[in-house]
Amino acid sequence: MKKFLTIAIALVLVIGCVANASAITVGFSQVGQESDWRTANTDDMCAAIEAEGWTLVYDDAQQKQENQVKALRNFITQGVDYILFTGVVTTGWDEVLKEVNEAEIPLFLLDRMPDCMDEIDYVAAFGGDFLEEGRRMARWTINYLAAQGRADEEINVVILEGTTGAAAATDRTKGIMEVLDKQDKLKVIASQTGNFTRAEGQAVMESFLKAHEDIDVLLAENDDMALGAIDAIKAAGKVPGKDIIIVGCDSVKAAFDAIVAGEMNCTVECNPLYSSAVIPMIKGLEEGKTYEKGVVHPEEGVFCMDGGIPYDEAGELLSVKAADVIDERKY
Ligand code: GZL
Repeated sequence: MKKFLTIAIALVLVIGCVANASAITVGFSQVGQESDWRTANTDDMCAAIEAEGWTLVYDDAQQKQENQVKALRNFITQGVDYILFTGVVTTGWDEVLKEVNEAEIPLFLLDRMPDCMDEIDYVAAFGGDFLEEGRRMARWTINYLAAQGRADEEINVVILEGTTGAAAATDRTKGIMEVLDKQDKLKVIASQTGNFTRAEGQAVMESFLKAHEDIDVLLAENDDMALGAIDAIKAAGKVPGKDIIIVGCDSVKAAFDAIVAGEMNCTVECNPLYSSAVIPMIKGLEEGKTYEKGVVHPEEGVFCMDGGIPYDEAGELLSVKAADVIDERKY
């Protein structure tokens, strides 16, 4: 009898734990499906949540802030246990994120941080260092031109900016200009948003090419816009990667393919695979752990055609040859 009772109690405890773990409901307010980066970010996080047996409530805002506000309010009404949130733009979140705090739902800030992050409660923040990614784009370009024997040449640069008002765009542009403003050979002759999409990147690059005969460098704030621009450059009868040096950001697989094909020169990494950091944090919170405020950044590198070009301020970190690592890339 005693043995039977012991087994029965053990079974109840195990079922209780399993039920408790699968009882976690995670609300994920995602920006949209604008780029390969976003798709990788979404797929990675959603698959990891479901692999834990947790319940996922996913919302795709189609890059509209009003849809994200609605989604966050729905999460509150549904009483989810955790909220994962990436704001499509930086501003306009104060009111709804305070409502999340008042509902006492633990909030994860991911990817693009809201400008009110110092005024709200959140359990953890994780995302790219966009300022440094922008600096790396510009530093790599200056060092690449020097390596090509073009250090003394007057260079015309065009910039495809990301979504207007998005931290990833604002800060990458800031990082790029911080580096370009320290030298006088590379001059920005045009800069415009391509909204992080391939189609809009192509359209804006077409307009740049119509307006400027002498573009030497394209800095695209994500790879999707760079890939769209490659199509525009070819249509204009120019050779991408040669007539115009093309530097992207994100390091998605399609960019590696373009670099190996010789049509793109460089991509600065922005890792979209957040689940390996976020899932353990949720488990930690379930066990009563707490995390420091402030954004945790993933490791990020730079990949290019031939490798060996410095991209940090000290000139010690060297870009990696894309062909050497393309087969191990996960997104
Ligand atoms: C960066 C992310 C940006 C990517 C784009 O963390 O916010 O949004 O660089 C994506 O590809 O659209």
